[in-house]
Amino acid sequence: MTDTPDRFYVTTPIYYVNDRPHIGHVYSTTIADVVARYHRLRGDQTFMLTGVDEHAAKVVTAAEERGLDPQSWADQNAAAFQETFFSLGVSNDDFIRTSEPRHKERVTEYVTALIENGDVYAGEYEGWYDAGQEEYISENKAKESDYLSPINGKPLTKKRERNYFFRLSAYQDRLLALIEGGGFVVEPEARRNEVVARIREGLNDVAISRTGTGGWGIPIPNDPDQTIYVWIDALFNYLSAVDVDGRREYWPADLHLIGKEILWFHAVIWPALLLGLGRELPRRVYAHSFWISEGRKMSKSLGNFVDLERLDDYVARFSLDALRYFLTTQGPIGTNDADFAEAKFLEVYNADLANTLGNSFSRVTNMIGRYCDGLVPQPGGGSDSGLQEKAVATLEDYRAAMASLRLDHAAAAAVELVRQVDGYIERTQPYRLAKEEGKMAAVGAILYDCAEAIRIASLLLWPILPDRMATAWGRLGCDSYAHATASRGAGQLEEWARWGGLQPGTPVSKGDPLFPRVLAEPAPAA
Ligand code: ME8
Repeated sequence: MTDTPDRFYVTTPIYYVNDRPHIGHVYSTTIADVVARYHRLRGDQTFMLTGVDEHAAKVVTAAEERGLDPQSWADQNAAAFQETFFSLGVSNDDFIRTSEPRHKERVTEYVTALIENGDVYAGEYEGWYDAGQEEYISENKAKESDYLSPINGKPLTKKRERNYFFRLSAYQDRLLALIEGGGFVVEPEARRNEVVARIREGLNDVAISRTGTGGWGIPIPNDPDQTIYVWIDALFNYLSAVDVDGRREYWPADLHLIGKEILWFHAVIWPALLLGLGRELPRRVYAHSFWISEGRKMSKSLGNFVDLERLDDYVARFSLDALRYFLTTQGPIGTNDADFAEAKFLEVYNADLANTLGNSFSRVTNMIGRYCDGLVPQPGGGSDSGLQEKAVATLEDYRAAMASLRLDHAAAAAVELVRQVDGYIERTQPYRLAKEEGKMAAVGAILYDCAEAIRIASLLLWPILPDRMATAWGRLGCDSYAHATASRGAGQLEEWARWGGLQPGTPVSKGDPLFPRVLAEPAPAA
């Protein structure tokens, strides 16, 4: 498999502006950031989008409670999300807010087009309504959950409205064919199977407007009493952000990263809307699972969300890169939920970052300092370290893992390469050899291979550890990588990761440990 530079567009959900950012939002956005950085590192022309979803009815209520108008309340909270992502080093290329004119104008155009082609029509609807989710629930589903919200447990209400409907039923067969034929990829596979099974049960038309929103939202064209349903408004963000001059080539999106609870909207409603508009479908939707906290489900009622204060505490104690590493490698990619637990964080940090990556980096740079005058030594022709072959195989595994979004496997491949370096040092003991006469060339050859393997591992880990790996590059005399990838610049992974890139004679510097060991301390009060 080779890397051909390409164009790549990745999105996160746009988060409800009413909430304070928490680990769930930080997680989805961080892994999207890792994916975006990986693509930039490959040299792809990359666009990463995140943002906030503002037109929920609860924004109006929350604003009223504070004596504010909805827009001011939304402004404050949108800023909190933006600041959070900025301070967490997220490299999004844009931040979309659904109350922005650029979005509202596009959505009005899309809905107008759907009304004109008959995909949206006026009608009446009665059904079980989950007010917290602003979502109607089918009779079956309502019954299954004892007429309580499956999300927050509050009673569902019977609601009757004159609405505009989207002809979802018309797209059932095309959607099935696209999902099953792979033209539209829904992952993980278990989740795709659930979606397919539900589509087979039959698709009903869906209401896409609401009344009584007090003017907060985007009006239905030519019927200002009706507001476009917040979910429809929100889904369009992915398109509205790039449906402008200079960005159109980003559509279709390559990847919508979302949580599992919003898969139906993304795997069924959204592609059907796009089919109605005659637009291309996104290439792939990936629904990750959920974080739980210290073994317990996180919920508003339990008040046990891992919040920003907790996350900041981890950043202060371990570094931002360490938090990114933990989220990326231990997070709920795939179909299992993941536990955010202090003990686990400490264990992973010390095992992978302090004792493997940081330690190996210190050892190799220290020995180069001591035995090679601080200069990259000459490689030994016909070296038998096996590290070159290992690095080549690692790169292959890493690419495959990245392509299938197994970010945990991608990181593990790179960390395993570093473990091989440690094993090689143990086997060859360059610190002993250095004391023997006439062995300096052999010592140099050993250390060259070690440094080279570490350099390659640092490239592969950069999307997850952008700060510390850039520091590592500086110490290995590879500042050019940091210059190229700064400010969302493109890298050349294919060329950089080729064995032999480290130039003999280049000064290598030591420095503070990249990941100092951290001792356990009592868990902060929840
Ligand atoms: O649903 N673990 O917004 P939202 C992992 N506005 N990820 C989690 C999580 C958890 N415990 N909790 C939340 C909305 N998330 C809509 C989306 S998109 C067009 C509109 C993440 O603020 C996960 O990505 O409720 C989930 O899908 C998202 O936050 C929901 O954020």
